[in-house]
Amino acid sequence: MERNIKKSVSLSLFRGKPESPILFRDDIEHTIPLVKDIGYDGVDLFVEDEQSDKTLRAVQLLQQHDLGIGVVMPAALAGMGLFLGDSNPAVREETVRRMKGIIRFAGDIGGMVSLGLVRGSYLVGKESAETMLARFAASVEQLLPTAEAAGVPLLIEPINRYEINTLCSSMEAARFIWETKLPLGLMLDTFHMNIEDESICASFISCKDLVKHVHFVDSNRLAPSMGHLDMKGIFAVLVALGYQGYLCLEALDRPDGLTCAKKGIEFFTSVGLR
Ligand code: LER
Ligand code: MN
Repeated sequence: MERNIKKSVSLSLFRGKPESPILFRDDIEHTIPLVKDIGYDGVDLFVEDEQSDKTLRAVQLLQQHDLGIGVVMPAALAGMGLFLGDSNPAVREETVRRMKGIIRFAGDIGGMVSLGLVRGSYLVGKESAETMLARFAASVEQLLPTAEAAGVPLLIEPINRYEINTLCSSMEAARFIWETKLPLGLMLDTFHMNIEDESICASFISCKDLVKHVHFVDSNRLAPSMGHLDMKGIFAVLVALGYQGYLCLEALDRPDGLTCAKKGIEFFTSVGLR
């Protein structure tokens, strides 16, 4: 059963902030072959401009090296102040427009798309979370025809309270999907789950039908075994649930990307995942 679980790393096509969970961000000519050599099956791709020469070259290199693409990450849009749930209609409109391009790109390369930081936060003291989530849901409705035509699953990623103030825990995000009945999946990230959830294992069990992708990192956002979570126990639950998909090291590049990535492979080997 574990054979259907694949291992990936986060790879960014732009520099991003030093504190961003990006394992590889430099020199794709060097890092993409390296990711394959170390033993990974794919990447989550942080994209700034899906039509740039760099993006096209990255896709070419990934295909040459037989690396899959799990999720295309649109976090760069959030960095530019573009949010699907923004109170300004013009900002929502531009975010939807940019997201459609990213979804079509994901369709071309066989990836999914995350709805994480790009959903935005509600204006504390001025409105309720529900008001903002209704705006977010309306923007998602506008993305659905593009996602359906491209065959691209859209995944909500719960993100901890220090980065965003909506859908922080796994159960909040699952309830949002169940209540709105929007055709969305979940991407759960053990770093955020460790901060927000009552129990990481119980969340995976409760949300099992929604979980399509996992960011699989230890308590300190490094490779499994580098922090203090019971990553072997979490892995065993995912195997028992029949999870089929990527476990992505969306980790910090500390002490450096290569060392952390190798630690990840040591962990996966120790639990019998090759
Ligand atoms: C993105 O996957 C994520 O987990 C966020 O924390 C990015 O800042
Ligand atoms: Mn994540």
